[in-house]
Amino acid sequence: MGRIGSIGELGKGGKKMRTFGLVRLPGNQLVNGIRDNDLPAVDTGLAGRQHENYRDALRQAGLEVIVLNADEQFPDGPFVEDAAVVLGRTLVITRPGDGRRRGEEEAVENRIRGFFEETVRITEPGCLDGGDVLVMGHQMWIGISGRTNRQGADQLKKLGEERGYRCRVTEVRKGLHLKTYVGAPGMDRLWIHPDIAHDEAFDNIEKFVVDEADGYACNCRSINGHTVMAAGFPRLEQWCEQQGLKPVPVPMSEYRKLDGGISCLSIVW
Ligand code: CIR
Repeated sequence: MGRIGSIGELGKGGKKMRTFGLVRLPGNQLVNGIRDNDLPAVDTGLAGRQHENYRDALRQAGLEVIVLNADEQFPDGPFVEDAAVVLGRTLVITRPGDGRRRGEEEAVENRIRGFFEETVRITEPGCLDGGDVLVMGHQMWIGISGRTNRQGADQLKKLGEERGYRCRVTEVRKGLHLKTYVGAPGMDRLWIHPDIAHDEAFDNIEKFVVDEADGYACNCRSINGHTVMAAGFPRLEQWCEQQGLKPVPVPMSEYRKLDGGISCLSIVW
């Protein structure tokens, strides 16, 4: 069970530290995960090793990593991010937009709800994937995509606003999810793909428009001054160093073949 009271510990300079990360191990069925690209088939052995690197990266960023076992019923189960959204002390359990993934959220809820003061749900007819939700401090962007519908977005917006978050809802025009091409490498600025940089939902926020070739790496995770990011993007690693952030690159080739990025593989609080 979780440890209520350990959320929100303060680090140096009074900044809130993130403490826990939840991941789910990939199983042999990962090869049958949902995908919409022409990349080669997933190598499950390599995916397992990349997941191990990923867990190490979260630990390097200061997290205690909680590991769920693989469930062969759910090939896409390692993409735990889609099953839940964390809003401070509130855990929001989603209703995944692709019916094949519905049910993944149960094991996630059972394992981590004890860490939170309350657990709430996205309910029918709403559906929402966590990959469509970008939270940075008390700002939240919600994307309406092939996985998240208007009702799901509106439900989350209401839950967020009731808890003090400023919420913007926008249409996802590029990629599977909102966060496929935008992410927060630090706590006050975004990396964004040039094709969506002019979306007015991202007005009034500091952003770095990446080169088109670096688009895959926009999806990243900011954890305790570290930027956990896809390996192979030296320009963005250099950018982190210039900003005083510590880049922690992780090879992601096998998850990319399933349209997944860095943030998809964890829930962090
Ligand atoms: C899917 O299509 O649902 C998975 N193959 C990939 C999910 C990626 N998740 C995410 O971006 N949050």
